[in-house]
Amino acid sequence: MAKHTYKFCFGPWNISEGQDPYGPPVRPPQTFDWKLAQLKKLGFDAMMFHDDDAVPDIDSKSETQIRKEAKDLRKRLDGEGIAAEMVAPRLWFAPQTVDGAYTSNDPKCRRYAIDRSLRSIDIANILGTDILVLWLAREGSYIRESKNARHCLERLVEAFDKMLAHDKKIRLAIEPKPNEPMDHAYLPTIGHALAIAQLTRDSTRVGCLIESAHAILAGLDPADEIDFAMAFGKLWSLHLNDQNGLKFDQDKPFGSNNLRVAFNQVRALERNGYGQSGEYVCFDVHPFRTTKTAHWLKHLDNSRRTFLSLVEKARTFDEQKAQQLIADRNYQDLDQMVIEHLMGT
Ligand code: XLS
Ligand code: MG
Repeated sequence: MAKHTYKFCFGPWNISEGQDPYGPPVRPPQTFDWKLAQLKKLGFDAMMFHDDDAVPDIDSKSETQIRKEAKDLRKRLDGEGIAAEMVAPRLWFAPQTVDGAYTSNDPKCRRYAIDRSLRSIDIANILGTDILVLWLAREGSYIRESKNARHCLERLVEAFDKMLAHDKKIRLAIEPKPNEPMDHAYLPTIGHALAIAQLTRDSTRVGCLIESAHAILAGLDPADEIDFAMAFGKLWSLHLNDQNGLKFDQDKPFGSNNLRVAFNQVRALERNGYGQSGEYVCFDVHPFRTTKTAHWLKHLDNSRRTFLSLVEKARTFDEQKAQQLIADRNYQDLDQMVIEHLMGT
């Protein structure tokens, strides 16, 4: 197994205040500067950005203003020695995205979504990353008859093509999620993301980002999704976290719910050499709502600690013994071997 070190990142939204659909924030909001300082203090290497994390109130600003603010941010990041891992257009908040962004039934709204994505690409350029993450939050349906899924697919391709044409270097990393906020999303899995890449003007620049919780919500094992994406050379970013079954999106600390599923994700990353082309391990995790302000960076630090311990577990797993058990079809003992390895017995 290749032994290399990993680089880590998170986004400003991962230091969240605890609001949910049933209750208000429970921790005071913090400034971006404070969040950046915490990222540095925790020893992380990069930050992820929604377009409006980088340029607040982006919709009210001109292209010139957006570029200027992005340049100022770049200077600050350079000064701190922090990289920007990606930029993602936040296409689920604005009134124009109520009925979808690229797949809205209203052409004016689709135009808005594409324009905003092109601005996000400009920001990515200025921040020095070639990755545009597309979490397609509202591209799906609540009511099957309200949209034509075939047309929606074509609209997604049209939007991706405009982005690919806008910048010859940008790479689109689609972050699939099967549901929430939609009933059904149009690109629910990595297979869908990599298949739609084939319909675009440059399939080599359309890849994916796997989020553990999103794969689990699709009823899939994130480790298999990692192997699948990496077989295509298309895993360009990663959101590790955890999820207890088919519920609301929980974004729990990595390994919090199922250590064995986490272990298998790390094994898949190790055997495929994730990170060797500069990819980052990002933790898209949120503090539990009960978390006190004094403890609200723990979910990030703990996720990284668990990840690093599991890297050790993956590297010290007795592959030879495992192979013997596999050759003997003794999966019963293989199962127990994994359990005992994880328990340290
Ligand atoms: C939400 C998504 C989001 C993306 C970035 O579920 O995970 O946070 O990672 O737009
Ligand atoms: Mg995510």
